[in-house]
Amino acid sequence: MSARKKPASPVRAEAPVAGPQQTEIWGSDAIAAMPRELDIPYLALNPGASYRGLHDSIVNYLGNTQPQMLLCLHEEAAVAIAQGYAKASGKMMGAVVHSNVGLMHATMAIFNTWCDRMPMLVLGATGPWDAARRRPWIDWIHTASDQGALVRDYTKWDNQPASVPAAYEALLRAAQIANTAPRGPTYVNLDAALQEAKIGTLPPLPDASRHRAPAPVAPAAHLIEAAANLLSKARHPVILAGRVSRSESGWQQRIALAEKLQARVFTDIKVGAAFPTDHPLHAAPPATFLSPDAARILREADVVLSLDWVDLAGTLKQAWGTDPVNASVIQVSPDAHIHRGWSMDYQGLPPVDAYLMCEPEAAVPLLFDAVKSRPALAVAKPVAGAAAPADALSIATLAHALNAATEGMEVCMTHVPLGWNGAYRPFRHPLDYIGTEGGGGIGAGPGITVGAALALKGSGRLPVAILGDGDFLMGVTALWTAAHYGIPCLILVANNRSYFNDELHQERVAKERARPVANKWIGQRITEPDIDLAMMARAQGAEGIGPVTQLADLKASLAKAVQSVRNGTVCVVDVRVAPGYHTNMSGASASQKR
Ligand SMILES: Cc1ncc(C[n+]2csc(CCOP(=O)(O)OP(=O)(O)O)c2C)c(N)n1
Ligand SMILES: [Mg+2]
Repeated sequence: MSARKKPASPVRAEAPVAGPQQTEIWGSDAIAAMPRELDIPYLALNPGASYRGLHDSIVNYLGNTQPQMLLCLHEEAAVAIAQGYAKASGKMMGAVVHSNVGLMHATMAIFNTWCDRMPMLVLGATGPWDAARRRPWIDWIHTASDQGALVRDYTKWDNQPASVPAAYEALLRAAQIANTAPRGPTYVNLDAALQEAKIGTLPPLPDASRHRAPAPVAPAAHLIEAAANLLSKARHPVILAGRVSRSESGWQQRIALAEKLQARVFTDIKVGAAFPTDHPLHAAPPATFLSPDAARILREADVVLSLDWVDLAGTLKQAWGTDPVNASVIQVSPDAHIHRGWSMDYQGLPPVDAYLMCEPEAAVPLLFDAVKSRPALAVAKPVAGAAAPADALSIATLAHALNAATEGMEVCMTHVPLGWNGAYRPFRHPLDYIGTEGGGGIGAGPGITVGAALALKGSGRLPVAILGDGDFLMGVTALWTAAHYGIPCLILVANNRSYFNDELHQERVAKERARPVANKWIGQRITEPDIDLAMMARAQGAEGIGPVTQLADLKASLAKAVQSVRNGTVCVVDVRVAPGYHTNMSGASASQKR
């Protein structure tokens, strides 16, 4: 076995007892050796017999370290944790899901990861492909003729290797593809019989360093020149800062470019922080859809520079409506490499005048060098955000109280609720905010928070999520994994006891049809009984505070919670907020869904 120096695990280690020295190894031992070669630190999993061979190898052959197993209570949590880890660290970890059924549980989280363009290695397993070796009944129901088809439309690649050498190659390729921009999940399905075959000695492990993802693609000089010409001549340049990395140097380079161009900058609450939201050039609080004021500022642009903006066509449409977009558009994005037929997460097709098919980080420094500086113009005042919170418990008052309770601390917002207004809290560092779940799949917030907290453990940065109660309740068992392994994080539940986003939809439909708006709560409110969210936290070994029902109690509750997490706990505060949003969550028409 490769003897690499092992750093102490930052989370609770579940150390196996040593067994007798063995000379012969099994197929799954060889397969388990590869994630270590690939530097995958953790495998989040829920167990199952289809990979009992691999499970044994991770425990008894690798010693449950590098990678270390993280037991999860649901496959959706396992994948969400891996997604959150990638969001905060930029690095890939793995998830292991049992046969077809575990993969079915994992699907929504894999879809979120796909839409979020986060790298992930998903390992799966199937009953013996050789029918003669199947146990009666169970191995038959857990064998599917094309299991990868369940996730093929929202993974970058999948494979079912038939031998150990083929498994080596499959894992190398899966990691390479997952880590190549645009990044995303890959799936390798391991035949139970292959895992459980005795193979004698370990086939030589390939050199993973020779199979790494390629270095970022640099844009051609003539494209930089074309884009720089447009930007240098612009009177009202706008930068749409979208999907970018968490790197601090990338952050500084975007600020330098915006300042050299005196360009207004928009950011997007759907993805991680990309530009300081309290910078004078930042145009409008980051939001899911443009506010009317933000759309007006964008429409003043004569050149738009998209840095991998998630929905460029849709955003231009919000500003220009059905008129032709009379600004020149520069698109910097490798995203079209991943666009395929099944999922429409590629969004509308934007008009583009200069197309740099690379990641923003590769283009921004080159653009900076190539553009002419523009004199500082008196920029219009940035669009104002939410008004000061009133005297009732709301998402606004919760945000306000959190800001006060974390004054002077480094915080990573690992999630914000649907009713969040981007003005509630400034983002001043790439790790101040890591974006939402990507695919609009509710229930991801707790898992993403735990995964991000895992990546941030020991960094001094406090992971804090504000989750809707609906989101919290769907993904709540991710808390146990955090409590069990000692992964501190703070979850504040903006508990309006409703799937309130959908009450708004029912309200719109009722108005459109002249039916009673008063009925919008039916099939939406989570009351009678109210759910004791703090108790759900305590039941899993986390600290639970609340319900906080009075504004007067909020300050003390948050102070206690922040202190508790700084002391190493997982803490949930149930804050009973009034239903209501101070943000545009609906887009343009009642027919829009989320
Ligand atoms: C898996 C999934 N189921 C249902 C939906 C539809 N949906 C969108 S928002 C929402 C409500 C979420 O409730 P909560 O997290 O409490 O936030 P609130 O709307 O109350 O602010 C629902 C059910 C979805 N997006 N994903
Ligand atoms: Mg709710």
